[in-house]
Amino acid sequence: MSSIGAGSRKPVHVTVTGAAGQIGYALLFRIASGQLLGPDQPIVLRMLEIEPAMKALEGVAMELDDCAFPLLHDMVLTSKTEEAFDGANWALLVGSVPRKAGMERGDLLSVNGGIFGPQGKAIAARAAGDVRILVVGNPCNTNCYIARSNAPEIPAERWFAMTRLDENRAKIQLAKKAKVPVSVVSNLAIWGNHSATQYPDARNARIAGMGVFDVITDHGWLKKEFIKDVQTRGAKVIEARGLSSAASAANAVIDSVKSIRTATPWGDWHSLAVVSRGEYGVPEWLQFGFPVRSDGSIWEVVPGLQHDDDAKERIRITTEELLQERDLVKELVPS
Ligand code: NAX
Repeated sequence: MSSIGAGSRKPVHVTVTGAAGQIGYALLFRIASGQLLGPDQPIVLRMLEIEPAMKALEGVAMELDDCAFPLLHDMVLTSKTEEAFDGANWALLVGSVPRKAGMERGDLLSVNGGIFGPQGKAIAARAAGDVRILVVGNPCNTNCYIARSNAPEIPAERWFAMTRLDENRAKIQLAKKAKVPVSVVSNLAIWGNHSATQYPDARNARIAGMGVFDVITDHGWLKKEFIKDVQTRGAKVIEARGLSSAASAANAVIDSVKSIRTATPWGDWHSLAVVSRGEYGVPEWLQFGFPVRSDGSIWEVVPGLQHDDDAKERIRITTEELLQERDLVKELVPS
């Protein structure tokens, strides 16, 4: 491609795996239009698919071409893992194998582990020195843990698994219940696993700066239905749509990357599953959903939040599930 019109900024290479899938289809156009990295940042999209999906991927690439996005500097379509991650600055690991009828959680974990281990190695071997990785493909916490553990050369702080869709789901539920705009709901953390054991934390969340339990007086709803609704929202979308969440998941990818690479508004936090360094008693090295704030380059787990007994028990359960997942994939992780 000639350099005419390519702009003065160096393109950022963004790898998307599973690019011909439904989240890919909702995500790629937003990345190419500048919604991921801003309106002045040229992008090279590196799209990975398995061989049988390459034709579909070519169709997606034709549509990307036909949008004539000024920021889309180039596209790489490949079924070769190492080529996909070559020079990647951001790696969005979306592709994975869905759970099929009769598949146990352990089978799902090992099938996906077979994908994420090699991808971790390929990222370590080929990505750019500043690569940051967001894992979306489920089970995302443990897939991220597998990939990260296979890439010891990359600082563990550069790896994220996505709990942002759960955060967004929780915020809209609170906003509807309180009859306020969702923009005034803040400080919503999802603790633990992106699964039905996750703990959406209304106790520490705020509505227009006030405690959620002070604004919403139906505490029974907050303690039970709210939590269950967030935990099972994905299943409800599948029931209604016949397909799993895709546009909202792609939106959460955009939100996640934004909350990593830009400063968190003062006093707020967002939900990301990051490597545990033992915060809040969570075992080290798990990829765990925490409240996270960023200054635009460095992030930290927000310290000092209080949990009542119910919250502690819920966090214990989700931690236990992640420990079980870790045990199920131990052969996929170098010791
Ligand atoms: P699709 O089945 O539509 O697409 C997945 C794509 O991945 C397919 O095109 C497939 O060919 C590709 N793929 C499979 N193995 C691959 C490999 N080894 N390398 C590259 N590509 C590969 O699923 P989609 O709806 O796009 O969902 C993708 C993943 O996101 C699933 O695991 C899903 O469970 C997960 N989700 C995670 C969410 C989260 O909040 N963390 C929410 C949404 C979604 O459920």
